[in-house]
Amino acid sequence: MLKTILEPNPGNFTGDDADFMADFAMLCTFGATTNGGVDRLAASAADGQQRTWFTQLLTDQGFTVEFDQIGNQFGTYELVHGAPYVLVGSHLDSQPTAGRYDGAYGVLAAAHAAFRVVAAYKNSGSLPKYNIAVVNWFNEEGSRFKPSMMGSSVYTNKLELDQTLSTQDRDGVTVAEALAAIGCLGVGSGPQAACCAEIHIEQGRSMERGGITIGIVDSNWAANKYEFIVNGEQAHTGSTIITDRKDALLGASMLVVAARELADSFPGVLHTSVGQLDVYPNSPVVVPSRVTLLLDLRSADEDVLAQADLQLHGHIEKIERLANVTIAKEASHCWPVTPYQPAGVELAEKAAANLGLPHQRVKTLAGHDSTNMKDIVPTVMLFVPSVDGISHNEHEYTRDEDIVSGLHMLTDVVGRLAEGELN
Ligand code: HGY
Ligand code: MN
Ligand code: MN
Repeated sequence: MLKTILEPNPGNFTGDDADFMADFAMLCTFGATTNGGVDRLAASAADGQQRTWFTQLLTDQGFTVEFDQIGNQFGTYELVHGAPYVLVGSHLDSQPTAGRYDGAYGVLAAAHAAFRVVAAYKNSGSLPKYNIAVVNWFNEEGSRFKPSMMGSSVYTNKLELDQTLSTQDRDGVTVAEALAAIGCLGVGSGPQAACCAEIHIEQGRSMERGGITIGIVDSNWAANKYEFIVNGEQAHTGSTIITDRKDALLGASMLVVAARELADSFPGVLHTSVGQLDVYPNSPVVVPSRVTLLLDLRSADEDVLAQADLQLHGHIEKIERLANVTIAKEASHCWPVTPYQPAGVELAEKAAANLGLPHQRVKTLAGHDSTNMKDIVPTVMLFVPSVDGISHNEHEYTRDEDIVSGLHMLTDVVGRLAEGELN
């Protein structure tokens, strides 16, 4: 049974923590749904509104705000002229009718952690090794525009800029047009990163079950994400005899079931899903001629993933014969199991112990912008618990005390990174 959602309550906190909670309560109003969630797809009007509000929040604290060539939003504070930056942040865009915490918590916690670290340096008169930049990565979710983690993929040179800017949504609007429409199509490639930190909700149950407040991510599950197109032939659903049919939706449905059967054949170590399915012409009395579907396979074990991938392609050949269709792979977005830098994990463990927060090393099953960033600079990835493991759902919830503890943790980590404790 999904829990009723508790509103963020600044009243339970004082001082800077109350300010953070009040800002979070405000952030939850952008793209708010009537069911307690948010709906703010990348470069939508709601995304534009929250970005405008976030710019104001940063500039009020003396940060300089810039948008790079792919719409990543940066708030920079230069304490040491010309020094590279600790990049700390996450993403504000959401899935449709989703939760308030995924990404957005990490962006706001990054801002408040940066405010506190900058204030500490200004009060002490000492100087850090690195400057601090808060980042709201563009289109981490990959819902309106594929692939996911788009903004950080361009920043880390994993995606080519022009091709990404010309990517279209279902209505034929390009990334460039959508960003320009909300005034966020910038220039340049953003501030130079020396190291990176991100905090995010776990989106799973393990931390809640273990009574863990801070997850310290030591590696990510691998993911193979595919866009398949199932091609058949339009026909009359009544008058066409069954043996004459080339039913693309039948073929797609068999593929959906095959994906779940694969997960069942590797219990607990393989996750699979088909999350998006477009039927053409999607008309009541027409046998569909084309179905586009997005299928993903994930595992912490590369061998399991490779076996599952092989079996999936075996199923595809069988389905083509059985349903008398053809299945083509249109696009793919894959990432391997890779570790976060051990020195960053140890630094985070020191910070958590210093704060007396129950902590544990965890793996991330979801992709994040830090999944990209750790491939170019030392990166620390942190989790806070998700109640009942619910995410990408309006009932996503993390307790106020946990998001505030996460902010304290992130502030400690950002301070250590700025000092050059990691690199
Ligand atoms: O996990 C995902 O695929 C998304 O990028 N968070
Ligand atoms: Mn996320
Ligand atoms: Mn997400």
